Amino acid sequence: MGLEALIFDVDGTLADTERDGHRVAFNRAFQELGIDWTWDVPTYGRLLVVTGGKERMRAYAQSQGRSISDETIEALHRCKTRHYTTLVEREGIALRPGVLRLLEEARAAGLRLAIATTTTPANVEALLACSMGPEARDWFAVIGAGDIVPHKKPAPDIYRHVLDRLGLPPAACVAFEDSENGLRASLGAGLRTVITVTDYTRDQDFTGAALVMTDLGEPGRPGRRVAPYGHGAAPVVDLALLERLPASAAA
Ligand code: XBP
Ligand code: MG
Repeated sequence: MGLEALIFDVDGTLADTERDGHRVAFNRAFQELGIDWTWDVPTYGRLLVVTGGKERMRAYAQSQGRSISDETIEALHRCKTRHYTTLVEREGIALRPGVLRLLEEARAAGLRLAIATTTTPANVEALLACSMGPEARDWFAVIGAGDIVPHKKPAPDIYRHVLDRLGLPPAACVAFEDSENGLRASLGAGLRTVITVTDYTRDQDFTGAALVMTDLGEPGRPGRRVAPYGHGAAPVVDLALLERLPASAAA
């Protein structure tokens, strides 16, 4: 079956948002609401094992032996979302190499685009508007985000939801992810998956991915395959390459 749609994760995949975006916004929310937590860069890397901001804060409280009410979690999360969207609007967060090129190639070829993310919808809107312009929201046929499904990644629910809304079988799509949690979700929905690692996810287990790269690459500056899933420069990730993508890379 031919390729009909590309489905993108957001955080870490469209843009490297975690360290200098979400982490900073969490810390600003803790400070604003008088919670004595500060998540430094390595601590936040460990906390990323839990997806979803509310879930991450709950897990952290538990690890500290602290009880925290649902009301406090909700208030912190609203505050964090405000700080994140403000940060993105004021400072911007650049798209990763090759993302805009591939989105434009897919649109020109008549493929549909979709998003499958754990993050809050307002965060997606802010990132798309700041990095691609106000019209970018309309480039995506489906945006599956946040609490729309009961179980966040690594559960496959968000990908199944997006496939259902697209009305397509997984064989007609390719997913793009940056993390092991994301890969478990996309594979669980039966999707071939391209991984572009970040500093936080480089050493995670990407068994089952079709391609594991540093980034999607640009003409004249291809990304590199990530060991042990291959090595050396790889072709720029474009539609021609995606059309002949195997189900998984040789380890
Ligand atoms: C992204 C996340 C998100 C953000 C925070 O995971 O885990 O939780 O860090 O978002 P993925 P919210 O890239 O796998 O979708 O605070 O809005 O939940
Ligand atoms: Mg991600």
